[in-house]
Amino acid sequence: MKPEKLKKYYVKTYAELYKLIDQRMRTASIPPPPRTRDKLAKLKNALLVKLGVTYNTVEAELEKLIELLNTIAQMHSFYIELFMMKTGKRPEELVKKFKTYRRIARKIYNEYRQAIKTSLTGRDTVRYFKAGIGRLLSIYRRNSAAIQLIKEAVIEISKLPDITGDLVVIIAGMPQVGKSTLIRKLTNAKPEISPFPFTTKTIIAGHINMDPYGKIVLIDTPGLLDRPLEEKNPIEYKAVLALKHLSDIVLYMFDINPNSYYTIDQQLNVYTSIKKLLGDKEIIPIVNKIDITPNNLLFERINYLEKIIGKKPLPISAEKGINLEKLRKILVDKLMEKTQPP
Ligand SMILES: Nc1nc2c(ncn2[C@@H]2O[C@H](COP(=O)(O)OP(=O)(O)OP(=O)(O)O)[C@@H](O)[C@H]2O)c(=O)[nH]1
Ligand SMILES: [Mg+2]
Repeated sequence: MKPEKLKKYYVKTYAELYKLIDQRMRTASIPPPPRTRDKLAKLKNALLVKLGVTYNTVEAELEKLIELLNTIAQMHSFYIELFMMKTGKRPEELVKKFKTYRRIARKIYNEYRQAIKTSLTGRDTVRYFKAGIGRLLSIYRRNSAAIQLIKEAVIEISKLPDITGDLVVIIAGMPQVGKSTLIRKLTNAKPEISPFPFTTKTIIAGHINMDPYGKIVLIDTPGLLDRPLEEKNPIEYKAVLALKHLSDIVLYMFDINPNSYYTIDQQLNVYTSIKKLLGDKEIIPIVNKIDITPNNLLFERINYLEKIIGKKPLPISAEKGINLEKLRKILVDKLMEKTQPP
């Protein structure tokens, strides 16, 4: 499912719901009571309609919320984890909770409708009416903090790209190594590029169509710092979740130019922690910015990295387009391996 589809479930805030109920109560058409001069019967008739309007509006909103949460529960685990990061709850847990509230709302409605019908004085009728409305509204009001978190999670998820493809390749690395520059060169995606860390704050997808073999999805991620998972900020954490849940393979980028933002050893530490996180998944190491790296330093650093990670990194310049055809070829081979097994 495309994340942007979540936008169709707009869930109201408490204030919006209150306003809507208020407006509907005012404009509700009240059917004429049986011909009677009985003032009490007229009053009951009008208040029952208004109570019904309130109940229906609250119930419809809870129903929409439940439908939204059920839809999220069926999404890719990547989105579910993002949802949990924001709300602290699994979507199924929340479905259960709001189903209970829906049942309670129905019970309150029936109880107070009955009380209004059987009340003996106008005063009692009004008292039951007010209490019923108050209790119905309080169900929603009491949950407004949780509903707000759900709304925020939905906004965030619905902005994320569609990541379905035949081969999902994640570009990872510390801030400023050139990840966004690379995805701009290889795909149609146009993320922002700047000389400041954490320019990329979310997950960005670009595609390479390789008909008839399939579609490669390249994913640009926020930069990762060299620190334990528990200390990562929410921006980095999105990158970690993408690596954990989405990737078929990972391109890990090093910036080896002499003025790089982070040292080689810092970049190696992040490489090692990603490797641990990925288990058996493949990481392809790349060294970027070779256009501004003197040759002797380039060889020295490539050898150093190879010795430690046991693989020769591919030297490229994302900006100048050096060796990008080689990189593209590697990705296409991986796609064929996956979609056309021998
Ligand atoms: N000389 C040179 N500069 C590059 C190259 N690739 C990227 N840069 C520059 O490095 C800086 C950072 O590039 P980005 O592509 O934004 O880096 P990023 O890894 O996406 O950074 P974050 O989003 O902050 O994690 C920009 O100023 C780019 O112009 C390259 O191959 N050569
Ligand atoms: Mg970036």
